[in-house]
Amino acid sequence: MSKEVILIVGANGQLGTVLSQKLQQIYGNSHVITSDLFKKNDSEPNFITLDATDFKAVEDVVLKNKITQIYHLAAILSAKGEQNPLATWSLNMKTLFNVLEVSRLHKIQKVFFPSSIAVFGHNIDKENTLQYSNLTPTTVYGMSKVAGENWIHYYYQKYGLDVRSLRYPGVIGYQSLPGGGTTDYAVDIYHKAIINEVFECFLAPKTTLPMMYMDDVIRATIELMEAPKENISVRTSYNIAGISFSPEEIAQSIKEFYPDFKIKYNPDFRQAIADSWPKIINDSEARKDWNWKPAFDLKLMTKTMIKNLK
Ligand code: AKB
Repeated sequence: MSKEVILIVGANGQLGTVLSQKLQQIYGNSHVITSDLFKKNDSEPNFITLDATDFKAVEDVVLKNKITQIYHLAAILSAKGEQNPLATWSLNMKTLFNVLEVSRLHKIQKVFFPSSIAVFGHNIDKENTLQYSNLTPTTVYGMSKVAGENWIHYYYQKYGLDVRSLRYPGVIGYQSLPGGGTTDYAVDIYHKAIINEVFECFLAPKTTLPMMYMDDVIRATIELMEAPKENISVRTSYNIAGISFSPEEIAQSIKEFYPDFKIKYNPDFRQAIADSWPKIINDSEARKDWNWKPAFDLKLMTKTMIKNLK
């Protein structure tokens, strides 16, 4: 029987929805406490309403439930963040500080903090973005992730807090919807395809971005969290890569299943964000340290998305 009790902060988001279920499968429902600002449905086991900007509230949940691990997933993403920069900075940083401080004070064994490809900006090799490239983000979300990476490194060095992190690319899954990201189009496109609607894309046809199918994202997260401590050489956040494709290429892969599928392009402010991000991530540190290897390519992802959404 597992001794772990895991708290997931931001459990109702795109990733939290699926990760919570996976952790419940691994550790058992009674060992996973899910939390978010609002309850999504009554069938969520062990759900707690939690505002992670409230230090006392986070501390109470941790103490009351004897939490041993925290997955901190709450954040405002790249596109939505640009609509209210100061509020985004405040929420993203405050929630992280609360999680780090509560973890330090109450000796939490492991913490997960998601970073993002949004930490990168223009002055990098976009076709082969290395782990230790310049970090000059163009969005407040990206700035909060760079700062977050430095803070988790600080907590590890200064207090020995075992915080682990991945720089997620765009995440694509059928179980949940993303909200407020620049990569969201790559989920929406499938929802339109299965109902035979024309998809209006907010990025230009050739905008290649790093993406990853949900199963790979969940597996990478759990593999990192379960890796022996001595294998973790990156204490900021690991580059991880899955698939890189453009709107034109994903549309083409959908046409294999829906030959009449139509896409039109109407780039908006998100184009500039996407243009500042890498196209292809080099994830050799993750491969070397904890044997990371993605399983899904574009073809398999499209097949799986369509089968499940239908
Ligand atoms: C976004 O588009 O903001 C996110 C991300 C890449 O972190 N999906």
